[in-house]
Amino acid sequence: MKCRRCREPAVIDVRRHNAAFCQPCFLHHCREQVRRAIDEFDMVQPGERMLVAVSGGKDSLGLWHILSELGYPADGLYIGLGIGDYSDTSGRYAQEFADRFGYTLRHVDIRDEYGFDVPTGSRAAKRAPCSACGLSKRHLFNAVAMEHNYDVLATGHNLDDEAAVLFGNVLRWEAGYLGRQYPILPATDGFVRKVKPLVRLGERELAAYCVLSDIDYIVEECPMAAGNRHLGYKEVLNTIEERSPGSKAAFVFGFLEHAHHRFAGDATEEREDLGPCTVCGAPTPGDICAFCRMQARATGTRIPVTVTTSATMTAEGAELDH
Ligand code: Q46
Ligand code: ZN
Repeated sequence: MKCRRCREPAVIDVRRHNAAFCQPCFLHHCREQVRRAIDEFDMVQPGERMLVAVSGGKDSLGLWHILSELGYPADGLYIGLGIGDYSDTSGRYAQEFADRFGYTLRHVDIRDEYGFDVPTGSRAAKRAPCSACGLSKRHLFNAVAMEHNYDVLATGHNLDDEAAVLFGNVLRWEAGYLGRQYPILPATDGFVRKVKPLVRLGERELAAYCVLSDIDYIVEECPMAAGNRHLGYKEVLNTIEERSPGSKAAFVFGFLEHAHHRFAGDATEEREDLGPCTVCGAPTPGDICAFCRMQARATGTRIPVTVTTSATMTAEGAELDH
């Protein structure tokens, strides 16, 4: 097996591209995929301040490294979610990576700063753990980016993640979510611009990028991931990809090109009529945002009861997924 670019012996094949690469050319391929995503979707301009959401896993650390290699220096943001040893270990990987490369890592611990952790918030709000966790991360990523005046927030969602989310949204025809499923969400009142520069790279490519770049990352899965719907969707899509390489990319990029615009209006409608949360100021369809309500329930703090209408329920999705 020879490298497609330089004809030296290859170390990895990427079936989707029907290509194999040696180490330097594979790293170049990964950087090129990120550069193309940034250019194609106009994600960030030179000189803008970027914050990368970092979990200690291969995707976010790989992304942070590639962005820096491409000349987009970024600060990192790690959220301590209070998920037992998993959080302690993943936080250590993130910090060691930042120290090694001399990057700035911001650290928010929700137990220290908000008085609860994800398992407690999940029980108190009667949400599935990943729902409580996702709500907390989205809320805090945006809040920190806004507070410190970053122009753009980058997350490590890769092609496999995007395909699994799209699969779930299509399965239920979630029009609002489909309208927001795009590699860039522009800044709106109270929301920082959000980008997904890894949309052209698969999970296996990210793992290989980290190994071949000598980047240590947390390999173990989050203990709360079991039963997560997206893991099931990923298994289904992996089976399809195995038989027909390129299916995931065709699914995601076909949607972006041919179908996304049909749902964009549904997302805009849901984003209208948001006002500031009376507790934290974040945009919300009700008086108090879902994060502050979860915090209040988890910590036993009294807050005024909000009336939840079906319109509010729908709009809450907009708040969660921006
Ligand atoms: S960290 Fe959080 Fe994930 Fe763990 S609780 Fe679920 S969402 S699985 S990316
Ligand atoms: Zn709030």
